[in-house]
Amino acid sequence: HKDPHYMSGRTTMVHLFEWKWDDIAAECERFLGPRGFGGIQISPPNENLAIRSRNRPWWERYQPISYRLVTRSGNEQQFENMVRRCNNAGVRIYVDAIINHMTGTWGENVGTGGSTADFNNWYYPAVPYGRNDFNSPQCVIQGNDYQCCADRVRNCELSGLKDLNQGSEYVRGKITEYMNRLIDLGVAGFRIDAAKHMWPGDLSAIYSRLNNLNTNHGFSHGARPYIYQEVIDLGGEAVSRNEYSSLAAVTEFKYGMELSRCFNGQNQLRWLVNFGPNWGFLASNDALTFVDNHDNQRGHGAGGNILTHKRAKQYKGAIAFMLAHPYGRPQLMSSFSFHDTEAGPPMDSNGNIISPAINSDNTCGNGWVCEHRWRQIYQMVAFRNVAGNTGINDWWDNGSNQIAFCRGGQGFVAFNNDNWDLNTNLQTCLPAGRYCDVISGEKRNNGCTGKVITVGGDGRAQIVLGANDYDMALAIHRGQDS
Ligand code: QV4
Ligand code: CA
Repeated sequence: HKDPHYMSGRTTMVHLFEWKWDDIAAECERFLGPRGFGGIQISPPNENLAIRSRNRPWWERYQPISYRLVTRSGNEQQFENMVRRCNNAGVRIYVDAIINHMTGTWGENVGTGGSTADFNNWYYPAVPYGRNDFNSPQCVIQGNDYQCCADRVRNCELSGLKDLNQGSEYVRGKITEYMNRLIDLGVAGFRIDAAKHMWPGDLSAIYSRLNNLNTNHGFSHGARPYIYQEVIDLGGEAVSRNEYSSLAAVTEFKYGMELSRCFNGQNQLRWLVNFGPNWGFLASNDALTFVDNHDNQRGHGAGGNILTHKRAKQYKGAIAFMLAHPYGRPQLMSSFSFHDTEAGPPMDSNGNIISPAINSDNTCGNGWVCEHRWRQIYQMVAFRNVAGNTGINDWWDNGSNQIAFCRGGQGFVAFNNDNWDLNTNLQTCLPAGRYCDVISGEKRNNGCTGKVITVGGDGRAQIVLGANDYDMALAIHRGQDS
């Protein structure tokens, strides 16, 4: 369950948070496929409670009311169409699977597909689930449970969300039926929401019953779904990510926290020389890596001082480092803009999600941030694809916040997070030529719209990154010379 089954030469997935299925299908064909993206994490596709009393917050999608494929993102037919079109474009789909719980008590009880629930009787007729399918006695997770009591973290309710008993044969059957339907429709894997709140043994039993990936969608015979489990483990809790990493991959929340500290100026970039397991991270193949996610970019979940699109220069630096560095399996966040941390995606007065507009410079409009369409980000996806399995060599730093390194003979990257200029002759490990910096511009009609770096016969080049430059990184790779 640790292989994402990307098409060959692809390395990176993006979370298209709250996007509609039709828009994702179009995005696969017009942008993600051609630009070499490997996959997409989609918002939960199963029916959720529509929370009108709170003006349809984003978090209503984490309140399942049934496993019918009908949400604000689209219906089953649109889902099926999206998966087929994205797979044809070479882009895999990963489903955010909410299997720990069902929707909790709320003053309203109608789902996005019209299903209802009787919360007081723990009755979800559209599955159906009843009282015996949930853990008892009923309890709610309290703050200190995370330190003391793994059993309460697993068996009590997360924020009052009705807690399913994954130890039950019947519940396992309903969950695997849902996940297998998605596999048969062509998805490549799953994010397991709230994995910390389920017993590893129960998850292992569920994973073992999952179908192989659908060969009609280009997967090889016997391919197992990619699974990455959401376990927030910054250390010191009763539940550890290590209980899950033998089953499948795990979200490595320490990664984005530490990288944010570096690019925030709270830690020096030179210490990144041994970034990876030496920093207490999971093994590379076990780790789903990211800077921010849909929770911590708005103070939910691990929260804290995570860099987001709102601090663009530092954020692009951190993302460029993540994509240039070989550790982990990277995931990009693609957001809608927000001030209110509870607010849902751009929507009309009936609560329908508004599609992103696509501007001529590749960026998005209509309230969508589309970080994945920022040149400094999507061109680093291409950099990572070109760098392939190469390691890091020729590390250089100035003893502070200026660093540079090569990826074999495939690519070279430099960063300047000091408040003085970087202007130094460095080894790029690339063949002689004139290269177009993929951060400040792009190759266009045999020219370059950004900085041109001239690499000599000895592989060396003069690298300039001014403290006041628009971006703090510079990157060149094979295929970008003229
Ligand atoms: C409220 C009260 C409770 C009360 C309950 C019932 O706070 O004390 O018991 O009503 O009356 C929403 C509201 C929350 C509300 C709850 C239940 O914010 O106030 O409880 O609904 O109705 C997202 C949001 C949550 C949201 C939830 C469901 O972050 O705020 O709760 O969706 O809509 C831990 C976990 C980790 C989790 C993280 C947020 O270990 O697994 O918290 N992360 C994942 C997702 C996240 C999602 C969930 C889990 C739940 O990434 O987005 O929570 O599926 O760290
Ligand atoms: Ca649970």
